[in-house]
Amino acid sequence: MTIMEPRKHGDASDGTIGGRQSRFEGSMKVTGSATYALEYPAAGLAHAVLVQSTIPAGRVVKVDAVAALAAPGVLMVLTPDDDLGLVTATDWYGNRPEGKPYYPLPREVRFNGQAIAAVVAESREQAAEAAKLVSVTYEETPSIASLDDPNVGEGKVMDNLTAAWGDAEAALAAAPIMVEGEYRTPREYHVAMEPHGLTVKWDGDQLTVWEPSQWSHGMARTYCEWFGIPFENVQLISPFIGGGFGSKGGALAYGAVAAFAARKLDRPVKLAVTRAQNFTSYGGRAATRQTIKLGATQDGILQAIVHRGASETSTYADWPEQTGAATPILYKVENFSSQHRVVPVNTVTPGALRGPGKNPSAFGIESAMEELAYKIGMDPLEIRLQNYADHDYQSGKPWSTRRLREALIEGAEAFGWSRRSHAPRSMRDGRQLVGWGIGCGTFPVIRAPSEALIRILANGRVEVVSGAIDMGQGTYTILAQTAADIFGISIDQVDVRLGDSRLPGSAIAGGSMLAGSIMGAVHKAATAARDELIGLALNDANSPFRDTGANTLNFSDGRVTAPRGEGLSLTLAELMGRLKRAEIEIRRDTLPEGASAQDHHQAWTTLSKVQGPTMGDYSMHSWCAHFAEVRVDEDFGTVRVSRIVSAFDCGRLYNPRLVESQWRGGIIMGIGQALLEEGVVDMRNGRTVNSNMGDYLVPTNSDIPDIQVISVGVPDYNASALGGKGVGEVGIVGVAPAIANAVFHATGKRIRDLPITLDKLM
Ligand code: MCN
Ligand code: MOS
Repeated sequence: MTIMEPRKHGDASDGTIGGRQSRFEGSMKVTGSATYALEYPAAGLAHAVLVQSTIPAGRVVKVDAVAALAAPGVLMVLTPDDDLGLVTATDWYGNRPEGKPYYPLPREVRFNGQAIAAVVAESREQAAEAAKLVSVTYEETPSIASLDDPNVGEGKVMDNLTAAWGDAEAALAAAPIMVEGEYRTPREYHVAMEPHGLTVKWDGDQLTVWEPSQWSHGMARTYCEWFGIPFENVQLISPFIGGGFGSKGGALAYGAVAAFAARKLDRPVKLAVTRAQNFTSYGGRAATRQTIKLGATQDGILQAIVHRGASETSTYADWPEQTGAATPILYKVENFSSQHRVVPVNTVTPGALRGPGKNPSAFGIESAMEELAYKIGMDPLEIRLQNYADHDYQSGKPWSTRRLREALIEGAEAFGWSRRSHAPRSMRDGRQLVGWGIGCGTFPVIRAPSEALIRILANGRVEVVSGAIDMGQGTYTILAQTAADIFGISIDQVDVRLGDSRLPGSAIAGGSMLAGSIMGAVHKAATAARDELIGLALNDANSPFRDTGANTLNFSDGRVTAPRGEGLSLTLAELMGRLKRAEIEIRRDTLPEGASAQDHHQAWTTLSKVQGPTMGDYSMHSWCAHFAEVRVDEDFGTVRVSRIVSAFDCGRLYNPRLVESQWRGGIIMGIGQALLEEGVVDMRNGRTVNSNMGDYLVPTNSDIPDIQVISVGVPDYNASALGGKGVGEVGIVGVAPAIANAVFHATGKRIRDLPITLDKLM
């Protein structure tokens, strides 16, 4: 099956690694020719609609489905009374409880909005109508609405998130200057343009799932384990995704429900999760609280950091939103102590949202650093340079590359930071108070193996094939560039197929790890394919290069030539023709030599082979410094971000145009986080009340100012085979504190509780 049509695009001169090629699939998305998961036609399609709980905690005592079953077009109602016969799948790391049943529609209710029943009908409208007729009797038990609930517990300390060195308490007590603050971030949601959902179909014991995914192989594994079928029997197809931002990494309960219904009815089933249901079908960013105490000398040299954080999790799983993730590595500090707790509340288990952990963590430490700067009358840029960390104090390892100093200096230069006057409320533009602030960000380099297949075809086209995902980051494009580069051909001669669990395995499109990983695999496979072609061209009896005496060949400008220019020059198609080859196909992966079949399967379907930033001789991270300008209306308290300049160290950039777009995207989400985004919980029943795009506000064009982005990175070959570091997430990290710091500079009011809404400023 071909998922993607070969396409024409752009200027071929951009088709090398480092070129500014536009997004390969961009025009397909905006013109509607890209097919999304809910658009796959399937004959005899039935439609499933979820029924969600309306209480936050308790038990489903009875589901009365008589009226729903009698409604027009209804084929089936699934409730907690039905044993779907599913088995619990492995977790992210490949651990699996032996034979434990899995109930996607559980009788126990653990949060408001949990799926407890599903109605399947001939049409979506019939299913939705019938869903309203399902009547549920509950036995309600006490619940905890959120971290703000007066009955909320202390939660539990996450030992693996506790860090300490030196003697932080003593150094803090001895420090001449101390600042202390409590910083809070609310629940935040992904609100991707494409909501969740899937189309699913069985052919005997073969399961096809069309579902937006950040990880085709990982999600396919979950389906195969739920249903007890071999991995090979599942095909998860996800060539185009309308945004994931961390929400589409795993298969979820509604997927199990739809697949079960499809098997039972022996018909394909489509299940569209409504926008409101999206807010509780999977978790957003957990609400966080953290206190930070900084001890320093009179001239602003940090002596100690004491950090205590907490994030909410569900009552049935621990998801830590690590408030101490950026705190230990941004600054030089000899005495440090950090602890993080997870606090169970009646919510769906939270999940990864762009820059998980680092993001709220940076809000804390980067706000606190400016509080310290103002306390001693020091410039916020100066204090950051003064406390620059020359190595990673937490791991004790040297940085692989850390151009954060350059980011601060070049960012400040481009922003015009030296023109700032220090005192709060000292800069204005008519009735508007003007403020400038800085926020640094960081995101770890996470490495994982990947696999790719390269085909050189007789017609001179080159195919790149992988199960990797492009949800908008640019995977199609950078892989086409890699192949074009290695074969010296125009990018128009390259076809890329992605997003299918039957294709070669790949790292997850998550943790900003995919580009570095899959580029390495494609580079390796394409180089091997080129070497094979060179070998044939120099040795094959049919080859015109055989008698040139050359020991290698050049590939450039669409032509294959002998190195000393013996006059022989063929296109790839001509060479393949002379060699009488229909195709050359090479598959390569970046697992260690001699890895077993089991290792391969684990590598693509779990995160067990993923390596963190300090697993090696170095500490490896991307870095950034954001400079924000805000204008605050003195009378109304309205805040507008009027300018942002951000400088980044993400190592080598494979495609600067796409990187800039990634950075801007992150910054825009950061502006939303600073000023708009907040999941509001009804304290009476734990419901997310603003579960729609009218009330859960994300930035629109009119909220977004001019954003200038600057790269200060240098290639880092410890971080990845081709020298790039992660790009996708670091951009959001540090934006909210830069804006909060600018708001303080403008108004003299320190907001430690996101979002910064006008009621907090009045
Ligand atoms: N890139 C590059 N040079 C590098 C690194 C990356 O040119 N050295 C560019 C490439 O275009 C690549 C992109 O940046 O496709 C992102 O690469 P990377 O940082 O490796 O991130 P991933 O491919 O793993 O993508 C996931 C990351 C995450 S974790 C979130 S969350 C996020 C993000 O990407 N969600 C996104 N960016 C997103 N962008 C869009 N449009 N939609 C989402 O849902
Ligand atoms: Mo990104 S939040 O790691 O998918």
